[in-house]
Amino acid sequence: MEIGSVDYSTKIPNNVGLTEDRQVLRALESWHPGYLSWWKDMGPEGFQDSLVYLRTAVSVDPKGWAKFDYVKMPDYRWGILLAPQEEGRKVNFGIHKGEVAWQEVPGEYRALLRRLVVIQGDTEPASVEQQRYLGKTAPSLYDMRNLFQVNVEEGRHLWAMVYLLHKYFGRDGREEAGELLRRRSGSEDAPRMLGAFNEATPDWLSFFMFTFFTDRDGKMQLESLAQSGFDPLSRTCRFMLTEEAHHMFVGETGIRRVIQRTCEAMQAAGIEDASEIAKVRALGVIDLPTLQKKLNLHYSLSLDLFGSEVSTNAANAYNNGIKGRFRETHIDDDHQLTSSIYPVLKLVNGVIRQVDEPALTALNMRLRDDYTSDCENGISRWNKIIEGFGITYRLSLPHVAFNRHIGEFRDAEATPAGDLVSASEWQAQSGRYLPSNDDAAYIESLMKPETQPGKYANWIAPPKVGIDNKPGDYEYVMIAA
Ligand code: BYC
Ligand code: FE
Ligand code: FE
Repeated sequence: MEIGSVDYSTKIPNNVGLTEDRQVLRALESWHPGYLSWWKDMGPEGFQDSLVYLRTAVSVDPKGWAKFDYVKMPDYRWGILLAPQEEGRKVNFGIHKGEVAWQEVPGEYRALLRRLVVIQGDTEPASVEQQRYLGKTAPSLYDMRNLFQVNVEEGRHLWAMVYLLHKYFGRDGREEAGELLRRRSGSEDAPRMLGAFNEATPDWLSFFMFTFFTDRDGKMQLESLAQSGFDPLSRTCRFMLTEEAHHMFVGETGIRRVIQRTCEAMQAAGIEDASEIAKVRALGVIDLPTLQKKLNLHYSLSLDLFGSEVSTNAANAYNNGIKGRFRETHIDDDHQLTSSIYPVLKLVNGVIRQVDEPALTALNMRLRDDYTSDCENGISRWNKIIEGFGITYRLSLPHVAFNRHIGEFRDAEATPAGDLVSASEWQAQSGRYLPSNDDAAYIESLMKPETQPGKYANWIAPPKVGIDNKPGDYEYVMIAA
């Protein structure tokens, strides 16, 4: 088979030669029915029979990997696609730096690798579960289609991790693959593994913030795993990243369109002061301070996904060549970090201080910093729109100590400006920083479906261009009666 071409001769499209790999093929085929029943139970509710204009990954050729067509979601071809193997690829960091990259799991790192693959795998179905009711309140067919596109691709990302578990981790890999279908976002007895994936995604503002902030954690983590000395993991993550770009596009442009619409409505009504919340809401659009509160929530939840600032898990994963830094091979240093330091923000005697830590144990902090600067870029693009309307309000990222549940600041309360406050002060003020019940009720009141092709809910502007260059009134989802 030609490199990069996809094998459709089995149930599972793939470029990993599954037909010749009977054992793994059988394991995946026996996992498949459970996956489908999970998808029907926990996937987008109410649209399983609708035809959705989706892209399907059909190859890994950067110039033409996707094909667009109408598909019923349960018939989507979830495939296993790895970026092409790089000739002579090496382990590029840690104590094994310079060795030939591993095609099999090194025995001594088996548990560590399996844990990372399982955590990565767990987040993918979790996000589908979190988003399962949103189709019913989509502000347009365009947005509905984007939601479903993200959902099927997160489903494919689960397949990607399950393939690694079946192929490289034997019996316990198969058990873990089963567990990935058993846990449920928000469940009391079997929750998803990481905090943010057990939170609700109650409305479309949250969905856009989630795809901007939480899928971006996905990008950072996948970039780090794409550096792995374990070559199959690296290749899997590299291909996942091409899909991930669209998820963040959905979030960034979604919020951009909300901002655009709000500013247009404010301008038309002659409102210049963004803090006139009641007046802005009377126009049926989302006021900018509420947008800021949603941003505060989703950014702080996503920061928790980076783990503790100082982490021996992270040091071990790096030392052992399993998980690298963001753009590892572009960094100019020894790639071993035996004597370097990295500044970490910590709570020292009740004060937030920058403290130098060994760079090896500070790797979660470093990745989080890279994440923050990636977020900043998006926020400044949002602010340009507000500025373009002559409105003085600006969105900004809250301080990293704000609303944290993992790491250095988990036991402290801090304002978005980074001022530490007592628990009672926090109680009294938190409604100013995080969405209140009132805010939630207002947003909910706007969540009315718009299912006419080419029509958009009042609170969001239409996109500049259609998906796959389709015209403005394209019927992206043919809703089954
Ligand atoms: N919630 O040394 P520590 C995505 C646990 S998103 C609950 O601080 P470490 C996607 C930790 O497990 C990307 N528990 O942390 C996005 C450990 O427990 P054990 C997902 C947490 O290990 C949108 C203990 O605390 N991929 O793809 O250095 C839609 C101490 O650990 C949390 C990955 O995350 C938490 N937030 O770092 C769809 C990549 N944080 O083992 C998809 C793989 C920490 O002592 N994961 N704990 O019981 C990793 O690289 C690391 O495990 C973490 C944590 C970055 C998550
Ligand atoms: Fe994903
Ligand atoms: Fe994603």
